[in-house]
Amino acid sequence: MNSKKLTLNLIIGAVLMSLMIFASQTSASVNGKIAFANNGGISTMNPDGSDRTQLTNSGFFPAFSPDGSKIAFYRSQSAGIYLMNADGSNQTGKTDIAVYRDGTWYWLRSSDNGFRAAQFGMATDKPVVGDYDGDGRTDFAVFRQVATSGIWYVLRSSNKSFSAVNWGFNMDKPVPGDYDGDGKTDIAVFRPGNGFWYVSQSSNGNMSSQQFGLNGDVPAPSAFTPQ
Ligand SMILES: [Ca+2]
Ligand SMILES: [Ca+2]
Repeated sequence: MNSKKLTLNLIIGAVLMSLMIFASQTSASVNGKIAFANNGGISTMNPDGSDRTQLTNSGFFPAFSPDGSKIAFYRSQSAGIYLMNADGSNQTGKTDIAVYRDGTWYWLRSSDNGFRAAQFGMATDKPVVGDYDGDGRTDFAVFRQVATSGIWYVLRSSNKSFSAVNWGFNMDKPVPGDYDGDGKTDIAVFRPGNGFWYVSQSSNGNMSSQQFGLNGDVPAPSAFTPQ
């Protein structure tokens, strides 16, 4: 074999290898979307390449469910299989048992029952756990009453970046949740004085507010199943 042929064969081999790797991380659904690993996370697009959307910030090996409504994928950080809706919402993962004590978090890692502790927050803060960056892992977060304000401190699990957001008054009750359904926890408070819920929507940064409840009620947000 001459050197030109050898070079050509090597190039063809490399191309085939890269195609195999790419193919191993893609999945096509019955609804026409393609899911693929990209930029460290999971994305989907139409077969013609349009409507390319990144759904998660981490994950590999996406696979659609037979009806195209769900995507299963793998995360190496937590060595687990995760499930989400085809639009990236409602990511599932195992919950770890955890407590917050005087500014320190203690938890039992569900993957191996390993005991962990980390300091984030102050003794008087309220823990407001959630997945604010939508990577499928819980972020350390606390709500701090400062004068008349409520300050949310969040440590994002995806890149360890830290943010402080002024949202609500000191007498408000923090009620974090994914109210806009984009897979990321929204900063939100319930105001007992007027029964209003004030949500900072993670999807677009807009505020939504709604009156529901009376002074003295205990806010209990959840994804209730329609009766
Ligand atoms: Ca997170
Ligand atoms: Ca959200």
